[in-house]
Amino acid sequence: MKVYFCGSIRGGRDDVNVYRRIVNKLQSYGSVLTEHVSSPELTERGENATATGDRAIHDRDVDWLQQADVIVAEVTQPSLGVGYELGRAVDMKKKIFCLFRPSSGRTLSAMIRGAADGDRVVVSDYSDEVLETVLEEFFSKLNRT
Ligand code: 6K6
Repeated sequence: MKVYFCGSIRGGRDDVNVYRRIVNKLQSYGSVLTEHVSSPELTERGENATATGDRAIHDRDVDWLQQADVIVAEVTQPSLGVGYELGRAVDMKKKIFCLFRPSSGRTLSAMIRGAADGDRVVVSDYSDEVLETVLEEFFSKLNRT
């Protein structure tokens, strides 16, 4: 299974440790196309950006979205890029799982929470202690459909 993980980069890297935990868990289900999103070396200022530039990043990521069997997004830290990826993925009719942490004190965008349809798009509130369990539940249901 190919999994596309979305997490904030230029939107801010406060949740990078959560992204690491999610990617570790996702790797037990298949290959994670965007493992770099969880790398502590990748900063929002772009010290680790490649010389190929933003167009190449965009085109490669859209190509990976097309290849992906499932999209998992951590949406607590608001990110234009993650919102864009989710919009494209909805249009591609992909299976999408969004994870939001209410303890952050933020309120999730209506355009993400409101996209949940209980079928292709699932949005789940979680707390730190149950992150891996919430992923296990989602993937066990996915494997039964
Ligand atoms: C590196 C450091 C700063 O900017 C970069 C650019 N590198 C990126 N490499 C790969 N994927 C990227 C990059 N920038 C954004 N993305 C994609 O958009 C990822 O798949 C993330 O899920 C999402 C993050 O968007 P922003 O708007 O928070 O950057």
